[in-house]
Amino acid sequence: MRLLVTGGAGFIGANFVRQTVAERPDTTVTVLDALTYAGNRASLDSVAEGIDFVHGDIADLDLVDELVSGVDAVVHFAAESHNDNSLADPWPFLQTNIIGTYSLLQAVRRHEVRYHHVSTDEVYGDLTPEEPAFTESTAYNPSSPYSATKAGSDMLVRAWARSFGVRATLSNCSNNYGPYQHVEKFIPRQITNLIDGVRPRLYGAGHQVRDWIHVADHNRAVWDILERGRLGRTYLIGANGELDNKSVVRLLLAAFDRDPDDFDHVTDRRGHDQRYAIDASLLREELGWTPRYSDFRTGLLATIQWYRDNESWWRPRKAETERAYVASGEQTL
Ligand code: NAD
Ligand code: TDX
Repeated sequence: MRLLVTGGAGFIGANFVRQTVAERPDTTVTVLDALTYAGNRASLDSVAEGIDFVHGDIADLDLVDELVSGVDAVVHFAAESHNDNSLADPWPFLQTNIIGTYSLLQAVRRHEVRYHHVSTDEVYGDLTPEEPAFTESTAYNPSSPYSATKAGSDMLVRAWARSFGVRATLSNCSNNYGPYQHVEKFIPRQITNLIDGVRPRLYGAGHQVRDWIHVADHNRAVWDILERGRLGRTYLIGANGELDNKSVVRLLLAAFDRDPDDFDHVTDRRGHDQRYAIDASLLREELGWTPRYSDFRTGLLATIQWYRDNESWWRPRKAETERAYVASGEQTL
């Protein structure tokens, strides 16, 4: 299969490309990535020989049309992905997440190419502690500019599938963790703070709940859906990994032999979603998918070790990321 992977220099996309090259020698991979602040070619260093890398923008209609004309399928990871950035400046989120997806949809429509759309559980908004987990029929109710633009992109895909017969599938996954995640995100930010002897920073009281899944399990589900998913369908991806943010910080502190209260409460996020939780029954029952990282703590310890072993990968981005948090007004409470 000839595959075009957008956003292949980002966190999940790079893990997907590495996994694909390692496990599927019959697949030819072309990566299209704009190398924004979030993209890192070094994440693909060890597979660079085995792939084609195109430095370009998914919103570039002519480039996308040319690349799509030469492949059998597109897996679309590229996005502006960080909620805090979307609160500081929403515009790049509209441009990449909405216009970029439109550009890909027009190309797969013209060339009749199979398309898989990678999205997030945040399109459903948030849950109270008592509510049941999200399912494929939960109503969309996004809270942030990031999740609103991802919701908009999902809607475009559904419309192109129904009105133009595009052979598309969608997946909405919960919070990923693992290697190659940018240090702006919660878990790598706290791990790299702890390596530097800095106290972890918890937004508000830290009672928000996220449903953690290892990136490798997410990507195996993407492959299952690409190969065996029903066209036009949405699949939710999650590994029953619900945990509140304070508990995650305490697991990290324990792993670094630090006191359980050795963290700071900082300014809360505006519109902060309270809880996400995924019911992945459809994926499990229809496609037989199960997570391999069923124990979050074990996956977290492996991730800590990865950041210890790969300081040269994250160090160049650490100081500027922390400066951006200060500039956004983050303060210790
Ligand atoms: P990321 O920010 O780490 O990577 C995004 C990649 O897209 C980067 O390499 C960046 O350079 C590239 N990119 C951005 N704008 C582009 C453009 N206009 N043209 C081409 N490339 C561009 O993001 P991630 O965490 O790997 O997320 C990947 C996808 O998975 C996103 O669609 C995101 O919404 C979705 N998702 C993420 C999570 C999560 O927990 N991280 C969970 C569910 C779904
Ligand atoms: O320093 C921090 N302290 C903190 O308490 C940071 C960066 C975050 N948080 C909190 C906010 C969230 O409740 O931790 C939780 C996780 O934060 P993020 O890593 O920013 O993730 P989230 O906003 O939940 O969104 C993530 O999962 C869904 C990804 O960034 C999205 O791309 C994906 O769609």
